[in-house]
Amino acid sequence: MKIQLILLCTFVFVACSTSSAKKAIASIESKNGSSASGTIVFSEEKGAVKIKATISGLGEGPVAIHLHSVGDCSSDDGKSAGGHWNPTKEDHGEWGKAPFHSGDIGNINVDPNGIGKLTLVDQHGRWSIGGTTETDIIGKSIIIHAGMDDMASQPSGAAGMRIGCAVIKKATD
Ligand SMILES: [Cu+2]
Ligand SMILES: [Zn+2]
Repeated sequence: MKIQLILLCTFVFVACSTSSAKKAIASIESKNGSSASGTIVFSEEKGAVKIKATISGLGEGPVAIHLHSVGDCSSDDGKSAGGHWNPTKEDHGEWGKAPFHSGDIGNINVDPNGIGKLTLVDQHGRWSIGGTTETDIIGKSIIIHAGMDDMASQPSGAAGMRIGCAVIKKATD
């Protein structure tokens, strides 16, 4: 029993030390006839997950961006992605100001060329790449909306229709 435990610990240690930076990636599919496209990259270093997104083909901004609970972008209206990812069962709100959904990233500003850029580091321990079920973003989705999140309306900020959807997948590098 003792030997088995030691072997297990050794294995876990090796597995952890060989993957220095964890990464996940998501590619935007346009929805509801929009021309939204782009790539979203998540990276985890020292226990904090960073999201970096560049999205083009957007209309006038700001536009809402959220993590939704289902990694399924198959429907033309994006509704297959389900509601906001909310593992902690809180009300919809503003990122970092409790209560808020773990998927409540907020809004992206859009430049005159229809491009929106976002960088955010999770300082609240809400996200992981392949961690606990309450924090693991793998297999969830990202939704871009046509309108702005008011960060107050329940259950999803009244952000309007879904113009982009992306499934979050673990990246191998
Ligand atoms: Cu949303
Ligand atoms: Zn929400």
